[in-house]
Amino acid sequence: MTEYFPRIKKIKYEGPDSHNPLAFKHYNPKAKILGKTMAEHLRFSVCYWHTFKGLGADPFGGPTMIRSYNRSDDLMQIAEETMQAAFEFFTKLGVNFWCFHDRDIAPEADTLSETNKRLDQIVKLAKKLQRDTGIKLLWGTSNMFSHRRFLAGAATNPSPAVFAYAASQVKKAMEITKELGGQGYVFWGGREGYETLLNTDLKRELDHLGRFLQMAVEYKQKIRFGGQLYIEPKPKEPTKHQYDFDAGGCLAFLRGYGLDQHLKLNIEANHATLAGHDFIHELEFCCAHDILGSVDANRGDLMLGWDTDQFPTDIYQTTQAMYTILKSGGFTTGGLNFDAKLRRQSIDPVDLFHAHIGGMDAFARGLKNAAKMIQDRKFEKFIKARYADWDQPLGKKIENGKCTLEELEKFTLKNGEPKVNSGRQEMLENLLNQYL
Ligand code: XLS
Ligand code: NI
Ligand code: NI
Repeated sequence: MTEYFPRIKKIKYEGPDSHNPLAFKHYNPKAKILGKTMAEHLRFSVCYWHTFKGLGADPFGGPTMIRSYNRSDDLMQIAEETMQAAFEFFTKLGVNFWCFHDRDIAPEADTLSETNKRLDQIVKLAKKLQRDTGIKLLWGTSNMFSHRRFLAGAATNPSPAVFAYAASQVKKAMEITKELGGQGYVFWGGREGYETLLNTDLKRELDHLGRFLQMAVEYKQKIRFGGQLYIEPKPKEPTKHQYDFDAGGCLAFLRGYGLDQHLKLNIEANHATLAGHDFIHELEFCCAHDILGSVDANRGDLMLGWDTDQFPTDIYQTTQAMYTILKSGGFTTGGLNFDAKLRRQSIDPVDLFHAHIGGMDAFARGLKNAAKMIQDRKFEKFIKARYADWDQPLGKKIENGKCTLEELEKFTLKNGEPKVNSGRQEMLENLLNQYL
């Protein structure tokens, strides 16, 4: 069998003192932390689009990365070789999951039925490779933003015929995700948003998006697809205003269309920062509402205002992210999917390994740090103490909904000026640094 990464052997855990760039220093898949292995906690996934279909192109220039699985004149042969290469990569890296868009794994043909036949052919191969390697599908999704028919969106397109095309695509993508035993299915808004309100009926577009997702839920139930549906917030890019702006906006939308019992959120670090939030804020918001599903693990560049999709390296971020994730009970169907791409100058296949090893080690360190924070309970105790008065009679009465404004006025007139306390932010920041 052809090897696509011939110079690379299986990546091993060598521990923090290793100087081997092609080894894990912190990610030890079998090591147990808080009752589960690191692999079970972190559920790492490689994304197909950036890792195998992204070749370094940017708005100013074409691809820079040359890959041995991308050479044929026959598009379907490229698709098959890429799939073989992908599973070789997943195995050598040692991840248990992968993710894809329909159009990543098989190229679109002239008609929908031809396109779907191509998908079936590749899915057969993917299924065999999954069986051979034990690697599983974290989630599938459909690309409803690259083809020119989607220039004005998919479910929010002014044309019902485009809406229908998108619906047909979701139907098929959900079927193949089920066929591959996918644990989830993602809806990222693609071009669901607008460039200008001068040509946009915002209310109608939102209603259409709501109906589109309701139909997806109905079809999921009909075919008995057992995976979790997710919606992935992003505030802008490609459109000026994306409807799935942030976690708060998504939750309000889901509730408005009766979808909140059916979808959870897939939070992407860089999308959070584009929305003006910390990654951790979005995670905490989701955990507070029990809608955290999965994570697209990457990072942005705070100097740049776009979705740079870099690999995560910042331990300060990964520690806090894992702390929130552990506090909320950890992943069930979701995981940490590296929705991240190499920089344009990182042209060698080995760079794909360096990038993923770094991301996995960054989250493994985050997990170890967060587990200590959970065990020590210092932050938990501080927060508990800060709100302790809410467990006293007055606080309890307010929380139970038994208090009126008149009673509170009476209390205030009797007790006078309330005592105020320090928030101790700097002390807590210092404490956090002790875990790094
Ligand atoms: C784009 C999104 C996309 C989704 C999958 O910014 O992150 O990659 O994760 O469609
Ligand atoms: Ni993403
Ligand atoms: Ni993104």
